[in-house]
Amino acid sequence: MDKDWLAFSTEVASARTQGRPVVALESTIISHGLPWPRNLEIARTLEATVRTAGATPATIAVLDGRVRIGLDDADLERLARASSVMKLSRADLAFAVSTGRPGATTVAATMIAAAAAGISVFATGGIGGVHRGAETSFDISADLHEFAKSDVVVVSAGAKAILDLPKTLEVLETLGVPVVGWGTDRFPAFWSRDSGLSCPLSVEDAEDVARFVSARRALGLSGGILVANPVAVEAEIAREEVEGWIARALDEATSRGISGKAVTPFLLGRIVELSGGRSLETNRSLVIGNAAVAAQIAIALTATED
Ligand code: PSU
Ligand code: MN
Repeated sequence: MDKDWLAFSTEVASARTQGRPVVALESTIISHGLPWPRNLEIARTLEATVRTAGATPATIAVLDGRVRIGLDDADLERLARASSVMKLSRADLAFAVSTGRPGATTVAATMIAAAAAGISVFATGGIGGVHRGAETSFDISADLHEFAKSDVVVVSAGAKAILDLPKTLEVLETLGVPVVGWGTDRFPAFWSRDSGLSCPLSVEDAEDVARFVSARRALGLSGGILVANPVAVEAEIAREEVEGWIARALDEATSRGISGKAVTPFLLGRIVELSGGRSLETNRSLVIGNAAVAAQIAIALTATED
């Protein structure tokens, strides 16, 4: 029986009844991660990418007191335009439901909602992780802990390069989260294909992922899997070039006293400005690439579940 706080769009509801593959998409990237009006264009393109690849997109957000699984175009525009949308994680997902406030779901909250809706695959840009300086700020994204809890395959271009990537991989390992390179044994760094770190595991295709998921289920191992998909070669920005913008954005965040949930949106926004818009095109490309891979994985998972 469906939970009454979950509301499916017609498109997602019919995909579910027919057992067709569904890919969850998050909404914080729309409301907090990308600037208007490109955020709306990118949100629409992500949905189109999933459909073209043969799966059904389910963009997730909280609107009018319900966790919405699949949004129509008017909802997407509402999230893209709104300036007072909450950025929801595990701690406050239910608060947006109880108060009726609009909220966009981060990776953590989208994983919770996807798992509750029976969706096994989710595409994002880059997951949150251990922030640089976490040894004093204690800023570690709730995204990481969610992987230990929710059974969802998340396709991401590694973790955002604004983070401390070695520490992020250490925490994922501690939490028992598989990090699987998609056709690579290098861990990607969001805008760049190689962080200089290796990926603990790697796969060649969606069938490999489906077999891995089946084996994990057979062994009774719960929790998510991070599939790390590097950005396309044509769209990548060299690591040394990105590092300069990151260092500058981080300095500014510190001097302005930016903390908590505001850190990631601030850094991403400043990097778009400092790069003259280049980082935005790369972000667009990588998240579209992730949506396409997620659709392939959703199709393979549906085939094994038959
Ligand atoms: N990927 C992007 N842009 C984003 C995000 C991911 O390309 O803005 C969002 C995700 O919603 C992720 C969040 O969960 O950033 C991490 O926020 P924090 O570091 O505050 O946990
Ligand atoms: Mn944080």
